[in-house]
Amino acid sequence: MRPNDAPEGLQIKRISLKESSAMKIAFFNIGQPHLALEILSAIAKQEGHIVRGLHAPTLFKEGLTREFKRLAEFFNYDKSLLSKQLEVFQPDLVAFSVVTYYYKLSLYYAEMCKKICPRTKIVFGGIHVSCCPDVVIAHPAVDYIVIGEGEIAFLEIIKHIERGQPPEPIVNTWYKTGGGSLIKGKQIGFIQNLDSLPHYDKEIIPDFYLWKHYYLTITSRGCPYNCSYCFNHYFKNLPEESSPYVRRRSVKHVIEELVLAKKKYNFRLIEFWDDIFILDKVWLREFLDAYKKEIAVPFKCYIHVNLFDEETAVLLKEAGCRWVDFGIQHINEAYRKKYLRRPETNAQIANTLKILKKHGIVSFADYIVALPGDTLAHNEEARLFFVENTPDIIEPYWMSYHPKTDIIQKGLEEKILDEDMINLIDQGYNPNSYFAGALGAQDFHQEYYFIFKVLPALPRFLRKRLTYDVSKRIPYGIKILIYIYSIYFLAIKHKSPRVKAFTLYITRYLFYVLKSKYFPKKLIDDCRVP
Ligand code: B12
Ligand code: SF4
Repeated sequence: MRPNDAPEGLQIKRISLKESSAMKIAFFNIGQPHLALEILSAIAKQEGHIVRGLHAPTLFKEGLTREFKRLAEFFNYDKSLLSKQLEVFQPDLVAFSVVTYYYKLSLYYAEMCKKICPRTKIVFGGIHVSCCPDVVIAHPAVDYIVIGEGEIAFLEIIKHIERGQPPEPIVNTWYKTGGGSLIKGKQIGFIQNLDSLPHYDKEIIPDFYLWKHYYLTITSRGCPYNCSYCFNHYFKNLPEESSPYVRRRSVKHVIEELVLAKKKYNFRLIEFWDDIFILDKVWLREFLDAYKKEIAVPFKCYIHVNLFDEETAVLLKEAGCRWVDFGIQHINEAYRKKYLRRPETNAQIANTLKILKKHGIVSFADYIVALPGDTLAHNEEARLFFVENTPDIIEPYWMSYHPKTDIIQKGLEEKILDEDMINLIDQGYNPNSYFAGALGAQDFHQEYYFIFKVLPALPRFLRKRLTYDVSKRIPYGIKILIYIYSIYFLAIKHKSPRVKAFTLYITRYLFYVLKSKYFPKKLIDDCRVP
């Protein structure tokens, strides 16, 4: 241990199955693949435990997609598959990685696990749990919660269950004892040596997710910025003592993972999920050099305009970077600084777009619609900016107040939120789905959401003409058609990896649903422990 309690890394003792009583652990994936579950599964396997990945149906259920009860029923396989997989596997422990959008759904499945396997222990970890531990541990279906990083805690929880649950604290963990009291462990520092962690176990993600088409990984942890709407400013302060937050795996460690994965999956594309992939130029140079030689497949990553320059563009392009994603979030500089704590200037944003265009790297610009205190004038300012400096794809997102983020204070000041609503948000209640507006949104926000989304798909001469007044006059049905056309037109034009991957994912997911209903035997048998 370092003096500040930040663990250097994970000391995994490889135990043979004979020495340990192997535990049966189920990882419950809800929504997109979770790297957290993949790494925890890798750790559990290294320790000799028996793991299985379960996948929850989410389409048309509450969460990210709109809720349509009848469709959700059709796409549901809780009874035909999931409950039977649980019955045959009888896990000792079930692990959930929880974002706020899927908290309620996670609870629903935790209850289902308890019903089918009453002796199983349930552990919840992830962003929502780290932000709202009191709310989550209060739920009767949840036995353990992990706050902050989970690798060390997860191993300790496994050992704790193996030892018959003596009432001792576990780092980064809260749990309930049989007597009804709550034991809270110390919040230790962040793992400093990320190379001590194993590579992601992609096998626990169901096979309808094709790693061949879209390999996902992350090379760093933490972000030096403190944007008010993002979880980072909260998460970085979780340890009880100061502990460096921004960390990176070595070039060797990442390349080793990619070489092995390329051999196994023969992937054609990678998306790096680092908050800011270009954070450290020295690392980036070394990494991209190795990447060009050993991996050489197109990739997408996240950048930050503060850190972007011509040299970075050249490095990325030469290594195969085809797409970058970055946040603009609001166009008014004063607003951006005061409300969002984003220090960059519009000149930097315009310059980033110019450099990307020059080097033929496709730009995805994220923009939050209906932020607190956002006005019609702000949106008009953004429209004019985008007419002059058009990203290849604009990704408007409806404002979503995530628990414990500082922007909640602005929501209170603008009277969009009150204490009751904040409590509901902490409970995972989302009045708006991902696609359906935001708290405090006004009519003009709908129009500008539409304008931003379709603007890059319009011919140059039409871009200027799609004003707020024009947008208001377009009938709703026509707007939907233009909207869908824009998404597919831009996806094809820029060979957008996400739309292709999403279309493939949905198609294979449909087959999985059909298989789960009519031919579930193999899927159930795969969960059996021989
Ligand atoms: C990659 C990414 C995505 C991917 C996929 C995410 C996914 N599978 O869920 C895509 C692009 C699809 C995506 C979509 C969305 N995302 Co996103 N995403 C991220 C990002 C950048 C990285 C996540 C990641 O893989 N981290 C690496 C893993 C290893 O870290 P981790 O998940 O934190 O896990 C560690 C601990 O939390 C803990 N832990 C986590 N789970 C568990 C479980 C157990 C059992 C244990 C013991 C421990 C444990 O241990 C892990 C290892 O130490 C994060 C920001 C970030 N830097 O984390 C945002 C983030 C998770 N996304 C966020 C949001 C809001 C979204 C969207 C709703 C879109 C949007 N409007 O922004 C959707 C919803 C995602 C979903 N699945 O439901 C928010 C979530 C906030 C919240 N309170 O829920 C985050 C935190 C960013 C932010 N705005 O603050 N996202
Ligand atoms: S730069 Fe991105 S990842 Fe970092 S704090 Fe801001 S929004 Fe979060």
